[in-house]
Order: sequence, then structure tokens, then C-alpha cells
Amino acid sequence: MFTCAAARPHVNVKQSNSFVKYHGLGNDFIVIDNTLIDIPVYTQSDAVKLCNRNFGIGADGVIFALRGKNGCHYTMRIYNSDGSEPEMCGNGVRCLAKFLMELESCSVTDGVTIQLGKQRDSYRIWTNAGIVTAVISRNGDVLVDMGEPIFQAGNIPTLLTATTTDGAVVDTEVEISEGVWFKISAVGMGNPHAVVFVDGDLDSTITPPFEVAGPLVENCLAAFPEKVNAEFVQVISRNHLNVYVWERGSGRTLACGTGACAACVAAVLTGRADRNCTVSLPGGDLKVHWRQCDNRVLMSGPAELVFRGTIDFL
Ligand code: ZDP
Repeated sequence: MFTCAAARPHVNVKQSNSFVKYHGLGNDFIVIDNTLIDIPVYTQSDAVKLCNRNFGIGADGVIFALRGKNGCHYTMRIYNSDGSEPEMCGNGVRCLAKFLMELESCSVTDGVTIQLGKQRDSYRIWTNAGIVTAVISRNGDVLVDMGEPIFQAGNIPTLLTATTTDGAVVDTEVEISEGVWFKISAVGMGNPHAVVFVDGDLDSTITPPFEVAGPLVENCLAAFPEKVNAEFVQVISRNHLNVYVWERGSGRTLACGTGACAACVAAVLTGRADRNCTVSLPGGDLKVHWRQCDNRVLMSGPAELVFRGTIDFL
């Protein structure tokens, strides 16, 4: 049966207090219809409260769907659960695309929601990292063109010294905290990523354990002045990676779209994998393809609506 996730408020988005929640492989987001004004209707400190899993709704981030600019259908802004604003968000783009399809197919007249019929299944979305495009496939999965990966140290940004002639930081030994060394490959997917390959099972091989290592890498400002998302990667085969993600501003998450892309790109760059990878994350699998012909990274995976509600506590 058809249900409209995003009952479009008439006058003032915030007044309606409505939200929906989506997740992409357990990476969960509160999504807000913010199409009536051009700044997010909630503040960064509101986002911290909304994302709190005990005192709020609970989510890894808040996504705002704003009017498009620069030739895009919509603009995406996102706040992490700590209130910081990242440039990009891969799982978030998939969730946003599904949200937009529902938003566009519904209209509310005198409180009655009517279905207008499907209008579009492909979106050009403006983000703080530029344009991404998302296509919703028949089975409901969303394919996102994430653009080209960034390797130039200064553009990621990382202060680590480039190890290749074209300015990339690949498999570099870094002392991220006293006595703790990791071999890091730095990749930009709009947002910054530090990829660490591990020789063995992720639960037993990451030293110190993931919950300690993750925040150490995230907050190593001497190497990553804007902090960083950390991926620990076990190579299962040339087409299959197993990844734990510690997200900047959100901590341990069940999945990360940009992180899956960064892991695949780093694995290809270091000769560990081929350009087509299944990336297994705690929340499930994403498909990543780093296309040779145009250097763009394509990611596909699910995005699911889980509930809609009204915010009553801010
Ligand atoms: O760069 C950051 O601060 C990330 N926490 C942004 C969110 C990334 C995300 N998990 C993804 O899927 O790319 C949403």
C-alpha cells in the first residue's frame, strides 16, 4: 500500500515539526523537508539533541532537503550527531533520494495527502562537496555517482607527506598517538578518509581495539586538521572488502557510503583489489565501482524508510 513519507507542510516546515527517518544499512538519518527556506530549520545544537538515542529520536545525522542550486534539483545539508557539518555523505544521499521521490509524489491539500504519481527517479543533488547524482533502481536500491576521488594531500585535507609523485598519501606509517602506529592511505570522497589495511579478522587484529583506535585516528589533528573518518579494512578477496568505520562526528556506525568508496579506492591504489568491490560493513553490503574510463566512483545499496513522526521536544 502506498504511504507518503513526507507529508509536505504548507506554511512553515519547522512549525509542522514533521520528520522522517531513513537508514542505509543501519547508518540512520533524520530527514527534514527544508524546501521552503534556504537555511536548515534546525541548528547544529538541535541536531545533537535530535540524534541522541536516549533523549531524542536517535540517528547518526540530520539531513536537510533544501531547494536546488547550481543547476541541481535539490541541495543536501547534513549535520553529524555531534552537530558538526560534513561536506558529503554517501549513505545520506541514497536516503535523501528515496525521500525526494516520496516528497515529489505527494501533495497535502487541507490535511489530506494525495498521490501525484511518480515524477522522477534520478536526482542531481548539490552538496558542500559539489554535485552528486542518485538514481533509484527498480528494486529500490540507489546508485550514486560520487564523483572523482581526491588524492592531493592539501585537498583532502591531510598534513601527511605525499608518498607518490602525484601527491598522494599511500600506506604511510603514522604515529597517531604515542606508541600507536598505523599505515594510512588518505582519500577524499568530498569528506576526508584515513584507510588502514589490517592483516586478519577485524575484531581480533586491530590494535589497539577498534573502539580505541577509531577515535585516535579521527582526532589526530596533526595529520588531519579537519579530523577524519577512519576505515579499518580486511581484504577478503580482490573483489570483497570487510570494513569497520569510525565516523568523524558520529563515532562507530554500521555503514558509511563515502567510507566504503574510500576503502575500495585505497585498495585499488595499493594493488590489493580490483575496481569492482563488494564492501561488507556491519550493517550489510554496498557495491562500489571505481570506473576506469572517467575516474568516477559509483556506489549502490539500499535506503529504507523506517518511520515518520513529529518533533515535540525542542
Ligand atoms: O565526514 C563526516 O564527518 C562523516 N561523518 C559524514 C557522514 C558520512 C556518511 N556516513 C556516509 O555514508 O558517507 C553519512
